[in-house]
Amino acid sequence: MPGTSVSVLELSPYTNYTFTVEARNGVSNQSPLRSVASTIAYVNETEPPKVTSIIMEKQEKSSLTLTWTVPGRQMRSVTGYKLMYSKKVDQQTYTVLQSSSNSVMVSDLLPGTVYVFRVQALTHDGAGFYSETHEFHTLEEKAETNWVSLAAGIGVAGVVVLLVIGFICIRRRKRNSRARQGPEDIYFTKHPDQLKPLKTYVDPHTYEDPNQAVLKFADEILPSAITKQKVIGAGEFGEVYKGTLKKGRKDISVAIKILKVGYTESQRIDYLSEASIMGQFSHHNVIHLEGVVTKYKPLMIITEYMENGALDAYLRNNDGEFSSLQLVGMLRGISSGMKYLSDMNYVHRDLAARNILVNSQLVCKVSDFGLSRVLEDDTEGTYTTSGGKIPIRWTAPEAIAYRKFTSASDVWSFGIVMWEVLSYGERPYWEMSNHEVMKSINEGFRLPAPMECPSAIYQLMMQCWQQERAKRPKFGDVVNILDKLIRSPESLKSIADFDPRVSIRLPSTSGCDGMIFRTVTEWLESIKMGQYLENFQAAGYSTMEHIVQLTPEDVTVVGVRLPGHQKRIAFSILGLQEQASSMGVYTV
Ligand code: 30K
Repeated sequence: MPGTSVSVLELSPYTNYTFTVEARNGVSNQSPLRSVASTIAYVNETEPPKVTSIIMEKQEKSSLTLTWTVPGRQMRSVTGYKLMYSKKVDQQTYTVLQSSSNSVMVSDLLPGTVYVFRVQALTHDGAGFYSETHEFHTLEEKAETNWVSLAAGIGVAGVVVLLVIGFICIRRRKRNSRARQGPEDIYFTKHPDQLKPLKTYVDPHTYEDPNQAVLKFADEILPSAITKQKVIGAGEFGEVYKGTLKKGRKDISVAIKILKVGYTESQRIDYLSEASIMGQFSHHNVIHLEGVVTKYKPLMIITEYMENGALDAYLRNNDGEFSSLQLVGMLRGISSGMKYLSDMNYVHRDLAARNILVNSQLVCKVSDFGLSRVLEDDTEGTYTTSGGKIPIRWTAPEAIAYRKFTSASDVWSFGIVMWEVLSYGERPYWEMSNHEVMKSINEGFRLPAPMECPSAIYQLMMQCWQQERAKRPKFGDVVNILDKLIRSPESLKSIADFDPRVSIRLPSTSGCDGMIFRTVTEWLESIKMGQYLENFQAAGYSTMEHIVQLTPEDVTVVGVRLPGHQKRIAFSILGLQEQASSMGVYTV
């Protein structure tokens, strides 16, 4: 090997390696002296282990014996396994078995039933990846059964199972005194919610000294490694710059959030809490923290640079330019990031397109963590009567009413993000006031399908907006549904109808109360639709009397399908009659 550097791959974790390098040239063989140097290197953890295959060793009517494997190089860090299984027809209720060896007999199963299994390897540092799901079924019950003999059979089977477990335990223990066999710790989860990866996020508030939390979860960066280039945004805390970070020999593009001077101690804590939270996450669809500057002033949070900026502005600037598949791909990414966060027990509370960032590959990443982000950085936050500050039009009713923020309320917000994406950054509920939005939601109204929205996507958003939060899909369900749609793009071809309650917005559902429009021109201009006057006249709507009698069907007749932002002022979720009575056009 001529060069002076080498990469050594596939090393085992937690292992000391000695590397010896000898320099050789054409006369090395002639000399008894050797030119060597050695170093000892310790390999820390490598990638988390993943169970790669599960096989069925034994199949009975009420039990299955399963064995699985982990790649050899990952084996050494494994301390045990978690096996999760459920009936295929009811995957809401799981059973979890914890085992210290890679083989287990699962008993108490129903005959002739298909079960799905997943295994997760456990290490000292937490749980590894889930395996793929594997399906196995128990043997059929043969002859027709009467209930007495069935009960007796189950009893006998139970005893046999216990005997078999005992027998296997004794045998395995004899064979290998270290590998203990059989479930160690069996517990049933009543709620699927309890089935989470072991790793959950740590609230930096649980640290007495928040500086300790930052130290634990974020790398300290020297200011000399950072170069600021230009301002890309500004928030309550200070400016955000695009810049570069020297990382080893490479310079990478980064976003640099700077805490402006004159902050209070509590602002400093809130500001750094975002880095402490972000530093605990590692997912393709969650914004990545490079590190923090806390030892020098100004304080900085360094994150990955996202070439296309915030999703809402990006879509508004590229109205109509993506295929349904691309839009659904963005949503799939966001839901996957949110699934990861909800699995970590993190509730976002401010999921909105403005808080999603887009990179040059159109990958969408969730951002804006932190304990007071809604309070500080988001202009959509509105004080509620209970004193909290809440972005009303993105927030689930129970979170507004009694601050019940959960992953289910994040799912509601995700539904709003779906709507924002499919309508290219339109403002949800247009210019309706927060009060009107809350009232409409409570009365059961929901946003209508955006234009050209695939019907399956609109159905999913409506599911996210179920009043009863337990009925909303989980983020895992959302990811699966979007994945399926992406895998068969034909499914996106059917387009959702406009809701019959949806109509063009006539004067004054909000904002322009008391305004009187004498002519169609005046009215259209007030809602920035002056260029559609001809359409209206051609369709015979020449006076305001005609306008108040418009029905939703007429709206398509006159062709009010507006490009760009003007959709916002053109449609409303309120029923036409209701609007007509509240808009004062009767005074015309
Ligand atoms: O590259 C970027 N990386 C980031 C990491 C950026 C922003 C954040 N946090 C902000 C997310 C939005 N939230 C709104 C309440 C405030 C905190 C973390 C980021 C930005 C960006 C900066 C400030 C606000 C919004 C986005 C970014 N803006 C860009 C604009 C851009 N990157 C690239 C191009 C661009 O062209 C207009």
